[in-house]
Amino acid sequence: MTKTWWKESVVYQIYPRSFQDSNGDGIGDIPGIISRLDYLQTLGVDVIWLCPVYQSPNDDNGYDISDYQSIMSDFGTISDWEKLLEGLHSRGMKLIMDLVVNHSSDEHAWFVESRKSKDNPYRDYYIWRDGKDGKEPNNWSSFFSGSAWKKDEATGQYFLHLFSSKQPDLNWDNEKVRREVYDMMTWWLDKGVDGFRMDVINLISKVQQLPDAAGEGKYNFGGDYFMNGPRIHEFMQEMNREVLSKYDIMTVGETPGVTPEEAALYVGEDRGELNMVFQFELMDIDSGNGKWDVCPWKLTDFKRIMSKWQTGLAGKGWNSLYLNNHDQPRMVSRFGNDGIYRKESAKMLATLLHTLQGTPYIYQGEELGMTNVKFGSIEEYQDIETHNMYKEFVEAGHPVEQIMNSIYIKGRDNARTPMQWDATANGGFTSGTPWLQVNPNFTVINAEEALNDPDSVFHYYRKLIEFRKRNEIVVYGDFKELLEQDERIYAYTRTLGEQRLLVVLNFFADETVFALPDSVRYGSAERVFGNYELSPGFDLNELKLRPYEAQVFTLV
Ligand code: TEU
Ligand code: CA
Repeated sequence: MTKTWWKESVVYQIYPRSFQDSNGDGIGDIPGIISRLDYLQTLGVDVIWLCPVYQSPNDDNGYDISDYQSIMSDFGTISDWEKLLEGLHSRGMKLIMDLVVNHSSDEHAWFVESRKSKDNPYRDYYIWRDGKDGKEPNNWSSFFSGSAWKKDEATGQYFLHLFSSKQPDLNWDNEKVRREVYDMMTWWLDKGVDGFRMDVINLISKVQQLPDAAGEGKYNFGGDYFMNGPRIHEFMQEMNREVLSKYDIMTVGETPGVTPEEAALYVGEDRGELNMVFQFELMDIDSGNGKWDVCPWKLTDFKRIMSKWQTGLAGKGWNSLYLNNHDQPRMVSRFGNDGIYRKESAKMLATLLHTLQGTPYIYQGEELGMTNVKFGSIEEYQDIETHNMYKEFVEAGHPVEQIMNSIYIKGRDNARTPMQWDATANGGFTSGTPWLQVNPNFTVINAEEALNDPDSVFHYYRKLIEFRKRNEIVVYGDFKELLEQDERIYAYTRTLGEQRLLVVLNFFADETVFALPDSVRYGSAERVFGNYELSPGFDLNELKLRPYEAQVFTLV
């Protein structure tokens, strides 16, 4: 297992629209981020993943890009961006940008040309097909509800859009498209960017025939024909050869639907493709028939998935470790307890993410234990995915109360309420009217309060990150799960040479007792980290665990 900086790093994800506004327009911006770099340095993170700040009509909050090499005016200017990069580099931090190249905006110059005529030189930059029997070319559904096709009156053909109808899919089978993307990536890397997070990168290779998807609906999920498609590894290896391999950078692909076996083809150290991928198996653990069909989850399933990824990539590739991002509900509300045990459970989940093998990703506000939100009406929500789903489900006759409950639990706006900096108006995020309402609990949950409370979630994260930096075993130690069938406790060891760590996590509010299996032989144990004080007289054969208690021990 080769040692390298991106394996030893902790990444912090910034959703710029909601991080810090600097000019009172209610929208977070790059100068706002610059004003918070010391906060990030205090936390101790190494890499910043910046969600899209490129020119965009903002149909999907910047994931619909109309110019890959200019900055959206809401966020500032390219010189603001250069100041941000300099501010990070001067503090010893790195910057990775969000690469969104499965699709562009329909307002990108390429698409404006492409839609003009069937023989336009840019026609094949996108995926156009004739309709079939007066309908769409196939029955694929969009991730954002409805058909994945939109008819364009100018030529009477349909274009493919796996996401919103303002996000036409780029045609990666067209070598000119690939060349344009590689040139744009090189432009950013030559400006000093330290890598990329690659948006739905495993969707870029479609089965050319675009066959109908199985299913009873009017529209059905066509993932079999565009996830990990026929030429995906050819494209990734070409991208690596043409661009990535020329720089000392970090890459992480967002790859919905991959298994550990498939992930190894992307991140295998001998594959010449990517460094890491984001897996979605855990993100689907509480989804029944789709994400909005919310189901209870079992800890044994959670552990089976997490452990499968730990062992599935061991010795082959490297895991990303996350339970939060701008698309997912807040982890303390989803997997912890956002009531009386909010701090304890936030710290327990943080201990999990920072003591497994892989690179941890902190999503803005996670380090404060920020929670989900409940707005009074659908009008107060902003996310296109949510609005499209609401319309589709109301038309299908679902009870509004049930639809709103799914939105409260799984809606993406949960993660997009503005960062809560202090207890002043709008949580210190803006002096204006925020583009999305601040979670009303900002008066209690905010950075200023956390920085002044030695026992805060923030300082727990800061100490976890320090612990990781001081102990190579946390990064490179081998993972072995214990008590696999226990429905309350997640326990595992990490081993590096003669060193061993034991991690014990109570995932729930009920008190429980941990008993170290006889198979784990040891002479003495020292408690080195945890979210509760622990008396020196503890007994690993009968360790009482309080609500959401997390404890880490060295075993010798
Ligand atoms: O998300 C891809 C993706 O899988 C989303 O559909 C996500 O899983 C879903 O919204 C969860 O509810 C990426 C970006 O992270 C997301 O913000 C964009 O909307 C999407 O691609 C299109 O670019
Ligand atoms: Ca602003």
